[in-house]
Amino acid sequence: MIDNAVLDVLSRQAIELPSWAFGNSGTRFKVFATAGTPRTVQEKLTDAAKVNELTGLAPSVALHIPWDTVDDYATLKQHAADLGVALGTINSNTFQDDLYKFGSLTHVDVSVRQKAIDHHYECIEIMHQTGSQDLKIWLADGTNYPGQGDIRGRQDRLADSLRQIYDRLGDDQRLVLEYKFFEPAFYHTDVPDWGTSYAQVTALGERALVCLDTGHHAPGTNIEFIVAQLLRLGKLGSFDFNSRFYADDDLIVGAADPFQLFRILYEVVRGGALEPDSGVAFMLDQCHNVEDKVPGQIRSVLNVQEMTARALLVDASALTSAQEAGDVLGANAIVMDAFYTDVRGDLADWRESRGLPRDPVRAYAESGYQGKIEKERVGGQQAGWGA
Ligand code: LRH
Ligand code: MN
Ligand code: MN
Repeated sequence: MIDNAVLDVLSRQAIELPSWAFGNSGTRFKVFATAGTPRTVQEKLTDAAKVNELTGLAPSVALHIPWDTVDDYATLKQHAADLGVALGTINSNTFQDDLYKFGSLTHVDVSVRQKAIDHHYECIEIMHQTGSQDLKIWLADGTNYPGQGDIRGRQDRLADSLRQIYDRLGDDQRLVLEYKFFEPAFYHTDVPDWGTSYAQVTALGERALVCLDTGHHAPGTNIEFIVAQLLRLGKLGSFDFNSRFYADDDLIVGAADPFQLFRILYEVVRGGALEPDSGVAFMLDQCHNVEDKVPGQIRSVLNVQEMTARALLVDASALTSAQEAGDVLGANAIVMDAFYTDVRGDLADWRESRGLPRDPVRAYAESGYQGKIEKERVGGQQAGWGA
């Protein structure tokens, strides 16, 4: 049974939606177009606002530049506010231009590297207009063959580029550096792991932090350990939530391994990252290749909420006692009891008490919204890849 203290924490939970989740996406084999897909950034915001309206969980939307480029960001900010959402993280993008074939912030050619730095300056300009706090950097930089690049020199150039970008940030803005162990480069990636990201951001200063994308680890990696360590070090800036079965699948968070999501969120709770002043931002980074996108996002934020509720049910003092007594099975049982607690009924009651639908996925299906956008929108946008 969920008590009021847990509901109190849940009532403050906010999960940022990625604008690109509403666009068409796919694999290198095929991008399937889904009827009703947004044709503009404004329509992506309308869909995101629908997710927030039905769940009360998603008050902001991350933008990806140049995918979400508009002439006037102040107007876009107002448009979002009119819909009841805010503009959130600005994601830079140096991974789809021919120019960056051999790297961006690590590039050996000064002029290419400068172009990549300038792109980040542009993103910071946009942040000033949108009121965004975070600049999120993920780099596709890396090499495919041993000897192709000087791994160490690339690290040095990366440090220098990041320094120039960091120094351009406003006082209340932050830089979050996302890591990923492979893809699109296959031999080495310039920011492959949390340690590299940590080393790079620590050299920059207090407002540079690590972004942890749950899909960016080798199979078997203990992600919750990384969460615990980064929180301990005060360097966890944000999450990109999604699920993976194989590589960077970008599937619905909690779909592949709800227990892993629970374990991650337990460390989030344990590390105080749900506190309003924790500075940890929670974001989805997903694509809906074959399912409808709006209900896909609804399902995703509900999954995060559900596993957060279960993580909050872990009896912390009983767990500490069991751990200190060396009671291995007892300690494990306390964690498993929380994980196996079905909180769906309690969360539905709670939603109802707040004027939200008991079942947001069903409410969406019954709302007629999907039919309406399918009729109104013809020629929806691709999320970005190959666009
Ligand atoms: C890279 C990544 C990164 C990008 C997004 C589209 O795999 O996770 O966050 O910005 O995908
Ligand atoms: Mn990501
Ligand atoms: Mn990814």
